[in-house]
Amino acid sequence: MIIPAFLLLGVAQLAQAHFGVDYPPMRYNTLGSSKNTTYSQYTNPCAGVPGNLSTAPRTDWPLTGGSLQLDLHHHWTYLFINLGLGPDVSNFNYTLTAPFWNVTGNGTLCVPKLALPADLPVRDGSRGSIQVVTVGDDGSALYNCADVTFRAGAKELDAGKCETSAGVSYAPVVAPVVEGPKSGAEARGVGVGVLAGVMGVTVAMVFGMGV
Ligand SMILES: [Cu+2]
Repeated sequence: MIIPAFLLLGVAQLAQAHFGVDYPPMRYNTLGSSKNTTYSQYTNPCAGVPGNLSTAPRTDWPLTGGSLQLDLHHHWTYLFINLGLGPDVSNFNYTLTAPFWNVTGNGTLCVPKLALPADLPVRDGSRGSIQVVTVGDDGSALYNCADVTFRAGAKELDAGKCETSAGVSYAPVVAPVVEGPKSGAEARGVGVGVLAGVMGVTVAMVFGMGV
């Protein structure tokens, strides 16, 4: 079958369309760009999707933190994940990525267990919303939110349902310690980002385990 070039171009442009939160499912599918003309991911804090939207899914999530799966369409992105408590959140004042992450590659990024602050005041039945923010090379931020109910009996995604695409990795953005003579890598001009990328898998495992 011969596919006209303009159709391929259309598909390519759709593929550039921002990001999705697959799990817990986002409040509204703001990725369906041809159908969604109501909301924009450029709108803070939740792409313009109201917190009381009656059709929004609300997912049971473990008390100590659960899985998060993203559908990323850009080559790289800075990633911030925040949490707000309450049924209709306007203040996402708990940061779950401190420091924020540098994600390389597009595709699926699945974090098996996103750790929560130790003293987070939640119990069985508490509601909250997760805010995911990405910042790309043009400096503008994209937003999506997903609503959860914290449940004592809720579980993380099974390992087989939480798989990160080949070529996708993340590393917390840590400022380099600058002191003394430069290391060989720095002296040769190898960026911190490259080093962080190499270490990313190890760090991701540590973070993934919630240690
Ligand atoms: Cu985009």
